[in-house]
Amino acid sequence: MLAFYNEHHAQHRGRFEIFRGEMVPCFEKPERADLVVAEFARRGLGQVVTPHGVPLVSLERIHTPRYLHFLRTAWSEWLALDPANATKDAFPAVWPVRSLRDDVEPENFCARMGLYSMDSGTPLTAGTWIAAKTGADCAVNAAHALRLGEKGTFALTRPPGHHAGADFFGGYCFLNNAALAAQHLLDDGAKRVAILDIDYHHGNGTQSIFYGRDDVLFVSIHGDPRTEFPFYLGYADETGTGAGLGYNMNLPLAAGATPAQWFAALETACIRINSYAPDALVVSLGVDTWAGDPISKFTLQSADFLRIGERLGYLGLPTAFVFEGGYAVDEIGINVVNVLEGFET
Ligand code: Q9C
Ligand code: ZN
Repeated sequence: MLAFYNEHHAQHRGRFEIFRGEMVPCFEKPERADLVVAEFARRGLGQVVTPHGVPLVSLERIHTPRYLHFLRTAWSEWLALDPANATKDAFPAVWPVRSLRDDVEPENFCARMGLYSMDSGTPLTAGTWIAAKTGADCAVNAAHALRLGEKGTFALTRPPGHHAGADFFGGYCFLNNAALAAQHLLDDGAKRVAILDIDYHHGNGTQSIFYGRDDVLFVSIHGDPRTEFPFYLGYADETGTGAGLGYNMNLPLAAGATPAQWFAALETACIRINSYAPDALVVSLGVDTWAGDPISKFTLQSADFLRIGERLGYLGLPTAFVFEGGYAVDEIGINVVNVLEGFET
């Protein structure tokens, strides 16, 4: 399996996030990707290559130009406020919720951070743009390699992507790598693409991007949003709108769900993907479903990840895996590579 890896990911290194009234070290840290790339190499799964940079117009297929401009220039705006900000991460301050206007663009930087974000857990740092951009490069390159005949590819990226919408960041995500991969496949000739999101958290960004479309089927297995992040999307009654009606499938499971319950949901997801008959599959591969994950509440064991890969391989589709969440650093390399190895066998 061909893997695309961006060493610039390490430039996105948040200092802390606010968690239950406390500043805690960021869960989404560079060591995550380092461990996955090390395990991928150790198991001899295939080549790891640096992606070609994709033009900004490729990102504009998914994200709005003004959001991309904001992300690209945010750090210099933050520094312009005060040179001492160089040693601090940038956070949003005010969000345009119901009754506030989201059609204005305030001059205040922290206010605009709110306009373009959904939560307070996603610090923006000096290297966020370069890391997110080269991560998106990995995803588009992984999609492109499928069109060149690869059967399975892996975008070994961070920061993750599936919570990022067309014009907002959040949930540790800035650019929606899976959406960019799916859109690239379509732009390159695919008629239909399925996205299967198996991260513990609902991929609200990906769902919202494709909610009105029938050329991308979005299927997600995740912790029930009544108790789990992102809370405000991911319910079973969200089935798409307009032309997209019937092309969105949410399979929420209660926190604490067993491997048997999880695999039953995977079977439902695979049956729907089969009936859609896509030309290619994009997998949002989070391994925060593992029993030991520090911020999640499913109970998958490391061996279960091999079975996931096997089941996905049985779909027989050209498949681009895109790395999402997974925070139990010591185990994520094993769990991610187990999926990829299962897929190949
Ligand atoms: N501080 C992904 O897995 N915060 N994002 C949860 C823990 C948000 C997870 C509370 C979790 C987002 C890609
Ligand atoms: Zn997650």
